[in-house]
Amino acid sequence: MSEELLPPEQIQAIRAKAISQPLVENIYTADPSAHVFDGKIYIYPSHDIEAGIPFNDNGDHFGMEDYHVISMDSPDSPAVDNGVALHVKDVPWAARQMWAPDAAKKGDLYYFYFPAKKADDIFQIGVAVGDSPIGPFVAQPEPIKGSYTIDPAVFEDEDGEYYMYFGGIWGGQLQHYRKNQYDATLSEPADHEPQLGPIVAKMSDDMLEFAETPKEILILDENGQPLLAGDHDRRFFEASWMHKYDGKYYFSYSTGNTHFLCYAMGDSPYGPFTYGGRILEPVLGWTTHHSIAEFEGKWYLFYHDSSLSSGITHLRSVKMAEITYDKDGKINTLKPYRD
Ligand code: FUB
Repeated sequence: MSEELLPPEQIQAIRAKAISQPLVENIYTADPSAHVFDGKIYIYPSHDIEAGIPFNDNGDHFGMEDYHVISMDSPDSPAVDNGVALHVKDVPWAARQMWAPDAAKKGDLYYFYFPAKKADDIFQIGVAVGDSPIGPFVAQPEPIKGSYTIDPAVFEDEDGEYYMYFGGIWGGQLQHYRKNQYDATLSEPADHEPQLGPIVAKMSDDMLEFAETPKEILILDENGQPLLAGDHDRRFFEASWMHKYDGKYYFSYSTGNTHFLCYAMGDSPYGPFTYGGRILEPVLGWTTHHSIAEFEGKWYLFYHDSSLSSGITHLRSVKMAEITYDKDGKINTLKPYRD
């Protein structure tokens, strides 16, 4: 695989047809996890930089070092970059690659969750705590016990329980795990076998640990059968997110190498979930990653593309667009660029 950049005229045309523009342009941002805390929108993104590492399937070119929090008073207000909230040098266990984060509020405290590679090149997930939604956050000395791979998304259910969803194949290393155990010799299942599902664990009361052994989530097709590893247009790749709409749980995710954002619906935070369709068609840039949040009765998709950097896959920009549901609760698919 190589990174092919588009000619400038094509980039201009894509920018002109985009359904939304980057929320901030002073830095590159990606993987937005959006929440409404105290009536305001807070977006917890990756902070993309040019780390000078060549493009590869492991995502080593995503060499991020810190996090900034973006805030907005409302969907129509300017987005504010609140500066550095956490830096890799302040995380005792982390060596590099500060990938897609998320945050949760419980009581008066804010918990910032992030994946990073340790010195041994294995991803784990850490937590840092602060008393403001924009940080700064103070990292716990060790990663969360029993955590692995990438892309934590923390969901607060209506009963006050919190769940972390995580995992990602290829660069995210999920293919090296079965039943929460690491084995470097393991790889993705064969095409005709069930896919590797995302992982979920309930959080402890203090939000710093898992309260239970992480479980694999089942995503089923229309016949009630698990999605297969070879079903690249629908199978889970990375970028877990959970939201609840009209009493149903919506687990959404990226299909990675086919570049779709998809969702599956269920009746429990643990699943099983039944594949529901696409939320967003492919964006400019290899990765696609998102979150979904409600603000004053409207629902918004937060996503990213690489149009600001003229198509450089690891220099992305966070955007937002409204999403709608049909009468059966299906999400109407968005196209990121008008025809
Ligand atoms: O930003 C680095 C990685 O790219 C994220 O962890 C993935 O979800 C993908 O967006």
